[in-house]
Amino acid sequence: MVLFNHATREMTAKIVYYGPGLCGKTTNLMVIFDKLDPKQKGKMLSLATKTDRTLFFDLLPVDIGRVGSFNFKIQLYTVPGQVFYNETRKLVLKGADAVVFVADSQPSMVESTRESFGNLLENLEQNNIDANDTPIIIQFNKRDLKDVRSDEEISKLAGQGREPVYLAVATRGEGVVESFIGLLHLTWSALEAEHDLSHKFGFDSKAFLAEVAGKLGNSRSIPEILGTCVGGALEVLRPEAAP
Ligand SMILES: Nc1nc2c(ncn2[C@@H]2O[C@H](COP(=O)(O)OP(=O)(O)O)[C@@H](O)[C@H]2O)c(=O)[nH]1
Ligand SMILES: [Mg+2]
Repeated sequence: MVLFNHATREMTAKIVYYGPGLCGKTTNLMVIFDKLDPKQKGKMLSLATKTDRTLFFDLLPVDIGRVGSFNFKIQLYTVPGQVFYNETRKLVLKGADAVVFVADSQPSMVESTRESFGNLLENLEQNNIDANDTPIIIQFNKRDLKDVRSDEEISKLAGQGREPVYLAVATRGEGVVESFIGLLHLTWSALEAEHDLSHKFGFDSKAFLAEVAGKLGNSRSIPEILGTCVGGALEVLRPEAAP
């Protein structure tokens, strides 16, 4: 749930990168961290083991700056993917506003990816977060590898679900900003529906996304960035959830 601090006029949203172990969650955060101006980012906190795996979680605070009459902050988290860290995943997911689900494109990872998505839905429920009401996008990462699920297969999958789907090569930074902006777009629509933000805070979604994209060094237009989505429903956010 987005935190509004009316005293400091600060608004904080929590976004969680979820997915099986080694799918590229930490890499996504590192790419975003590298693109940000030092003034806009906090320290990236990574609690990792010697072997470089996320043992606990990563946290990257991002200061978007002024949006309407509020200062907007985003906290990006990753969860540890390995099956046995479920308690940590549940904890990290607490109070999440939106989720980037990172899927590993390798055929050998289909099972663990499915398991992880099921685990996400379970943990959302355990945290009393309604999955139907939560912005979620799916990123198929590691598109650079030779043996990956085909574009056709992913398009077909994307056509069946409503979550917007993005393709990525996180290690080259490809698809990372696109996924993030796509999620922010959905998140903003959800917040707007719930809190009437533009009316209350003089907020303009398009200007906000353009601001964020600019801060991540992106010069493309927002429709162009959102257009890299390969499936799912980017425009119609949960119409069934509308009153
Ligand atoms: N080939 C390839 N490797 C990737 C990609 N993204 C991440 N990796 C690698 O996969 C491994 C796990 O990445 P990491 O971000 O730590 O995964 P996490 O466990 O989900 O946080 C690392 O060696 C990354 O360099 C990608 O797009 N392509
Ligand atoms: Mg990690």
